[in-house]
Amino acid sequence: SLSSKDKQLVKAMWAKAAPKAEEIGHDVLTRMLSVYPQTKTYFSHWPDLSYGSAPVRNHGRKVMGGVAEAVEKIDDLVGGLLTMSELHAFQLRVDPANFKILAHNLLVVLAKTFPVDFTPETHVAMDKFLARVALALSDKYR
Ligand code: HNI
Repeated sequence: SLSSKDKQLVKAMWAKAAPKAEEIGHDVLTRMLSVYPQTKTYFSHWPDLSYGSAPVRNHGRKVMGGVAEAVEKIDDLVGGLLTMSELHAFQLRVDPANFKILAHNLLVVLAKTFPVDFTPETHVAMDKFLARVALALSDKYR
């Protein structure tokens, strides 16, 4: 599980990322949709999935808001993300495999945006954290 050091590193990384959340979220979403086009199936109701489109930007902002909430609930992710898990499981029916894809893209963008702060230790902590967020978001699937 997440050590107190991991939690500290996640919070520190997120404090850096939060002011740039909009740009980061947009980059993450654009990469997810273009590098893993199977993820586009969930967004077929959007008129425009291209880079810079309003829906991609808006959704990037929402997902980053979700990650910010997860950072706040880091001590109880399953309880803290219950509503978000229900939304993704019952309403949106997102295949949990996609949470790993999103996590990967977020790591890529954090590494690229913060080449100095994204140390191996921070990389491990963020990877562990996002894996647990994915588990918490999948908790309501069965
Ligand atoms: Ni996700 C809506 C958070 C991964 C597909 N998602 C949201 C919302 C939040 C959110 C917050 C907005 C809820 C609301 O409007 O009340 N999503 C997160 C987080 C992660 C994540 C924190 C992972 C870390 N979502 C994914 C993935 C997919 C996904 C991997 C599919 C590939 N999410 C959706 C869809 C919606 C959504 C689809 C609704 C979009 C819409 O049209 O409004």
